[in-house]
Amino acid sequence: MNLDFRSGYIAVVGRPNVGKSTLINALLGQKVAAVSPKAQTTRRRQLGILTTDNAQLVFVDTPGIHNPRHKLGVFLNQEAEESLPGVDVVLFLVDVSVQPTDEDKWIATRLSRLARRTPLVLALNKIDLVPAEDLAPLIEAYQALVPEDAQTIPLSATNGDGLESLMTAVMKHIPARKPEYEPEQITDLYEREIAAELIREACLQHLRDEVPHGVAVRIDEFTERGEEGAYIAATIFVERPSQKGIAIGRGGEMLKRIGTSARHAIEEMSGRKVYLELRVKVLKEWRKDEKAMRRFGYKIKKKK
Ligand SMILES: Nc1nc2c(ncn2[C@@H]2O[C@H](COP(=O)(O)OP(=O)(O)OP(=O)(O)O)[C@@H](O)[C@H]2O)c(=O)[nH]1
Ligand SMILES: [Mg+2]
Repeated sequence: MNLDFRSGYIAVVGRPNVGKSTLINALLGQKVAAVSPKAQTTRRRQLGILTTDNAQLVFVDTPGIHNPRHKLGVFLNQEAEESLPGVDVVLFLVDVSVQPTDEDKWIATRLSRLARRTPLVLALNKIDLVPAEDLAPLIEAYQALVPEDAQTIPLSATNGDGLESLMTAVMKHIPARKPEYEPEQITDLYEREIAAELIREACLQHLRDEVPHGVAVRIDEFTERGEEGAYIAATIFVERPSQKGIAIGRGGEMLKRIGTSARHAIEEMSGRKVYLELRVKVLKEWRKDEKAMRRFGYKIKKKK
């Protein structure tokens, strides 16, 4: 047994769209989490597990913390907040290509209070978007939000700059402990749940305005067909009949486009051929309806 083995949990927290899921995919070198240019892509806590010869790092991807406009938003904030207790390090991820927003400030206040007990690392993402000479004042603006002893790491999740420094900063806070997961396990979601996320990701890519935010995906069938790969049937739920029309498109054009993107992503994730069948249904205003939300596993917990 390796007595120096270290293992621990790292919560990745920040406002929507700063690149939390992109960062976790990059650290794992494999895509486990849905990513999109639209806010509120991640809806549930998801683990990204990285096992090396001497450590196991369990990254907790969380929904972006924001000012909620729907019951779904309330659920997303709860999911993120609940990932905090019990972790070994909190990684506060921000988008350093823009000035801190009110959401960043609000999250920073909450995390700074927590930092008395749990170490905080400030990770400044998207440095690839900032000209070198503009970087210093932006970094200072974010550092001003967190306790002085929080280590600051500038990085780019998309081009890989700074990822090694980030790993070194994180490892400082990971205790000697036995691994909890098998080395092959890279996430806690089942393949069919990842497939649902990738279908939702394709909807976020192709649909515009409010439509993609009101999408939920249910896998109806997931069958292995040996040499032929996997057969997956899924339903895309939208909130209004007009959105159903948009999601299907003229002559089924849009649904075909969503299906092709999703199929490629699922094939890449699972390493085999996939036959994907999609249909669209309306579930009226489900984001405002706790009962409907529960059908998709988005359950708001009552405050004790
Ligand atoms: N240029 C640049 N873009 C990035 C970087 N990291 C992430 N992005 C982009 O930022 C967008 C949001 O990325 P996500 O990983 O979905 O962000 P998130 O923080 O998980 O967002 P939510 O799940 O909505 O909270 C995507 O379009 C990414 O490609 C980066 O280092 N540089
Ligand atoms: Mg995300």
